[in-house]
Amino acid sequence: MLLPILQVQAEDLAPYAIVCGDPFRAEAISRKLEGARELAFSREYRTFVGTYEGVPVAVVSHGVGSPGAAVCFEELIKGGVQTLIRVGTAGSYSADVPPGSLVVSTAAVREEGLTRQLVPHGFPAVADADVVRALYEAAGETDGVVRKGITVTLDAFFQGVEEFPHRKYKQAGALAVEMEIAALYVIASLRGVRAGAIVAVDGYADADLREVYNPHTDAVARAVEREIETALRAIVKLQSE
Ligand code: R1X
Repeated sequence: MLLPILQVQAEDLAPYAIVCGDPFRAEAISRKLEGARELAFSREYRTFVGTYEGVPVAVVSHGVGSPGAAVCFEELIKGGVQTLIRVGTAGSYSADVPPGSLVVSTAAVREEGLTRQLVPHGFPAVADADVVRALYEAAGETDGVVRKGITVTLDAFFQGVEEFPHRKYKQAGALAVEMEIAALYVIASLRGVRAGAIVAVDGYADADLREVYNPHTDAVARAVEREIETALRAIVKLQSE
């Protein structure tokens, strides 16, 4: 079966998928796989498959923002993917979670428009508990800060005349903000598959801490490298259970 937007044959996919925003990051992740091959590069969706320590894994880019990412998640699930792990970047709400930290998202605030069109208002966007545990354990085996907790998913990256809701979510205990996890978690619940996410902090979203946004630092590059290793090792842990 051809997945029409990803332009991938479902039979070529794997039960586990690592998803990330950037098509070039997908390629970088694929270089860590054995026997990696590129299946397609259609719009922002670039798909690779290979194996990691013997476990078949797909790596797919989903672009920026929930609606586009949702197309990717839905097609992967239609194609037979059973476990999706997002590796991404996020803005921190707190000096305790500085750039270069990793955050495992246990749940996401649905501050985006996409999931409103899929499920009622009160429906939670929650990670799979086994995926969270595997990610948190695997991240703990790497060097550096790792936290787990609630993240916020927004649609807007640049502010308009409306205030961003960061202050209230920080006060309520959220750790960081990004743009796709709520879509991933709601779609995974709807379709009956497992999902989790780990993000590398690439700056501060909190207005008091914010500096000029520059995600291209060595600290961020190291954190991205660390989250990729974490996601791959988490898949091996999940597969061995
Ligand atoms: O999720 C956010 C989005 O995909 C984080 O990084 C991107 C914007 O820079």
